[in-house]
Amino acid sequence: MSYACITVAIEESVGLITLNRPKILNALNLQLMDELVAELERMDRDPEVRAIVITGNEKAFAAGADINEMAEASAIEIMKRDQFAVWDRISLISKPIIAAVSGFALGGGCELMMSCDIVIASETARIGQPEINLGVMPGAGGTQRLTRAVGPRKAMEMLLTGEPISAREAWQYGLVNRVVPVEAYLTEAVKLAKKIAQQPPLAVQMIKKAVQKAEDLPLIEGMHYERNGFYLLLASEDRKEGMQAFLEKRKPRFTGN
Ligand code: DAK
Repeated sequence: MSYACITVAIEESVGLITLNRPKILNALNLQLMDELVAELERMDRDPEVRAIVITGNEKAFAAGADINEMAEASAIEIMKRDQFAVWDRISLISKPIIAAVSGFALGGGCELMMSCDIVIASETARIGQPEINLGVMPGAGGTQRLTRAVGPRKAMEMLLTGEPISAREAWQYGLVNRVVPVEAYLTEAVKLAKKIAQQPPLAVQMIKKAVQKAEDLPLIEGMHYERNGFYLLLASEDRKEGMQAFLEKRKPRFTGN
């Protein structure tokens, strides 16, 4: 599959998607979002892929939605484009997605980062929701996911001032998992993805879903969801292999069955 706005590679069970509009800091236009989500869904179906990394380049993960596309469009045109539908499909991807973020992750770029499951940031990352400076507000989860991630006070400050925060501050607030030197952000993300790709795929996907549910469900319902996932995994081949390998003091060979 060839794309205009992203590049794609697969190595050792890790799918790597690189946002590729460097001249305009990977601004997220409709075509890029369509390509990105189509490829995420393709990788989700591809048994060769067990974990996914999304990255940009050193200067920008993504500096937001493409303002050129939004500047002249009417509210009705934007509503008819149904841009939200494509964004919503990211959270339905069952395999884990790691964002490798350097430079600007602003607006839609921050929202895309927050749609991923794990974030590895370079020391140069600048993360924020500057929509207010354009007279609008976030439209792809900025007020909702940011508030859940950093709490209402910090979210309010970031959303109302539009000021980005540094990678270190993002780490202190739990918005990113790890901050590493700029030379290492992508290799660290791929290394982590390769480690996850070695884990039993059914358990990986079940755990991802259960953690997602923790954001939405009351505790007792989340606990029931978790327990049912646990019972289901007991029926898998990989459970037999995992427990047998432990008893035989050898490394397990997980097949995804
Ligand atoms: N869109 C289009 N072009 C952009 C861009 C963007 N978001 N960000 C940067 N560029 C372009 C610049 O115009 C410039 O193009 P040329 O002038 O070279 O042609 C080039 O990238 C390099 O940018 P700068 O020259 O400005 O570079 P600097 O290093 O000086 O500044 C900057 C970098 C990131 C601070 C600055 O470029 C900037 O402030 N960019 C805009 C950031 C921003 O406001 N982002 C939020 C956009 S609103 C929705 C889903 C999502 C959204 C909305 C709806 N639905 C599902 C409905 C999201 C909305 C947003 O993200």
